[in-house]
Amino acid sequence: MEGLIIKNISNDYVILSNGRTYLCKPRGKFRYHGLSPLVGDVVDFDDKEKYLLKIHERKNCLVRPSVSNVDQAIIVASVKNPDLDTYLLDKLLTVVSYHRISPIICFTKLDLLDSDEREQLKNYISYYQKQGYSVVTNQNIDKFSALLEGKITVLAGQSGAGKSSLLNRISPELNLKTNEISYALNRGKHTTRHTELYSVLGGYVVDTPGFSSVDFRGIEKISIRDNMNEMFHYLEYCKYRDCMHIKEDGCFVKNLVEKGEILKSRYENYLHFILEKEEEKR
Ligand SMILES: Nc1nc2c(ncn2[C@@H]2O[C@H](COP(=O)(O)OP(=O)(O)OP(=O)(O)O)[C@@H](O)[C@H]2O)c(=O)[nH]1
Ligand SMILES: [Mg+2]
Ligand SMILES: [Zn+2]
Repeated sequence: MEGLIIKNISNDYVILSNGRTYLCKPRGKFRYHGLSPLVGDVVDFDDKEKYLLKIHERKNCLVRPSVSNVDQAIIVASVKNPDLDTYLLDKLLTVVSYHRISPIICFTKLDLLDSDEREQLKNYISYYQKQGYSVVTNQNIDKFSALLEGKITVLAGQSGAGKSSLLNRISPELNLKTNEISYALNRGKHTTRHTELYSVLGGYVVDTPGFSSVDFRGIEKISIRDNMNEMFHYLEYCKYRDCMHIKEDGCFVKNLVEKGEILKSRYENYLHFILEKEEEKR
């Protein structure tokens, strides 16, 4: 039989197949081949003996959280309490894009902004949209059914950003635990503790702990450049075809940063990512 792994509890896997769930274990050969089944895997399994037999080829796979075949990521970013973290936002956007997962930015806690801050956020939103990113807020929940249908979606973003709250509003019957205290302490203590695919609005959503600490391991500097929309898009106007937009002359990107047409925070974050990469090598 064929099914989808929706949950993993130590060495047991919950498989959904034709509307029924089965609890299965991987066979010994999985370990032998160094293959570890992941939530999100499409698998063949023996429904009598309760064994996993085969993992179908993956479209992609993430390490933290351990999920495969992810179509898109909703990057949940609170604009206040905790304050907007553009560094994390840009990093998640870049890493997610690299893994061929379409990012969607979802800003939360707009209700906590005063009118000036709201105006500032509007500019911010239109900037990201202009660069080709999809942006929503948790105030227009009705938009989500069209976004989620038929896809595997992960929710990413720092603890306390409002990921579980968002899912609860989209699908109240999930009744996920949310927490005031974990983010008040802000020690990276996540309320959400295991990885599970939830069936929501005709798709699957992964509410996950730990997807705030992504890194660039295995991603080359060039790929960082090519997975930030502006850095990739304007490359063709730079003097050098291999321009990294750092110290090169005739760099169109740097020119746009000076003119204020590329957001300063975006460019600074980009430089930081490249620096992180260089430090990793030492
Ligand atoms: N004012 C306001 N509070 C919000 C909003 N969204 C979420 N919250 C609150 O923010 C707190 C944290 O929300 P959670 O949904 O638990 O955050 P999380 O991203 O799931 O956090 P972890 O599971 O720890 O990663 C809760 O007290 C929510 O009630 C919002 O739009 N406005
Ligand atoms: Mg949560
Ligand atoms: Zn350049």
